[in-house]
Amino acid sequence: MKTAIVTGATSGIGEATVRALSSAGWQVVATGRRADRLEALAGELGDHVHAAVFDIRDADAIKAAIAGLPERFRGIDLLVNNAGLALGTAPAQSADLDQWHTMIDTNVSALVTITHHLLPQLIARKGAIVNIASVAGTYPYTGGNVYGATKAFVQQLSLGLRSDLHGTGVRVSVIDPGMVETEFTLVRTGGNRAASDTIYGGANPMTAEDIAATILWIATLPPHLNVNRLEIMPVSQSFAGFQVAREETS
Ligand code: NDP
Ligand code: 8X3
Repeated sequence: MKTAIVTGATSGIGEATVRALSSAGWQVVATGRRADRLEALAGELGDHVHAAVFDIRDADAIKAAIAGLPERFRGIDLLVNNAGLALGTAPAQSADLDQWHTMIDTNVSALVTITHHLLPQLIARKGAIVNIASVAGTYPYTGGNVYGATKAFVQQLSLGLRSDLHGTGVRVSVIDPGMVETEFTLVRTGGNRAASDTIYGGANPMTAEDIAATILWIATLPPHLNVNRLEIMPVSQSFAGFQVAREETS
């Protein structure tokens, strides 16, 4: 039985990915801060799902959680780097610096740390890494500033890892989702349910299960295939043009 670790498994894409992998016969280490949710998920799915509760920004906690895995969950074949968040939608000039640091600590530093810890075993097992970036890493939008930059980091790191791991048999993929209805917008808006409902309302967004199915598909491709980068959006979403600030003419 293969073993995956899915970060950010207390809701949204991560939770759906744990369910999808578990249904497909994987053992899964599910991580996140909200212990009650992780324990409920593990309790529901059975003893092939292990709840590892820690704040992914805490490097010592990552190390301790990996070192403390029960014997049969040791040896990770698949790392799904999904934990992440956006905070705020303000333009840079009025953004909150603490929120910027939280996004960098979570989306960049934590992802780098857990990946570094797991690389030796991923190499030993010819495993795979699936990183969750975002369309926000490719297409800038007002208020996306640091969130988009963290996701551009994830995109480029993924390509760099692919290059570094050349010849090891380790696969590295990055998925850039567009709009997925999860708790993402609730978190971004500081718990504003009405704002979250407005964003997703009538948009027919992707579901967490759509992205989980994509992750499962990537992870179960024949071992000679590597999806380098995959951008996926709901049909209802596409691109807007550049903006132009015009001087007043008399
Ligand atoms: P959710 O808010 O539903 O899930 C985010 C997950 O990240 C939660 O399980 C949360 O767990 C975890 N997380 C956040 N901070 C920490 C932390 N400090 N320590 C441990 N875990 C943490 O959002 P999504 O499912 O949508 O987000 C998953 C990923 O997908 C993110 O990286 C996001 O940027 C990306 N994404 C989302 C899109 C969307 O439209 N929804 C589009 C493109 C990318 P907990 O709070 O319990 O710790
Ligand atoms: C989430 C997608 O466009 O809301 O990464 O930033 S977006």
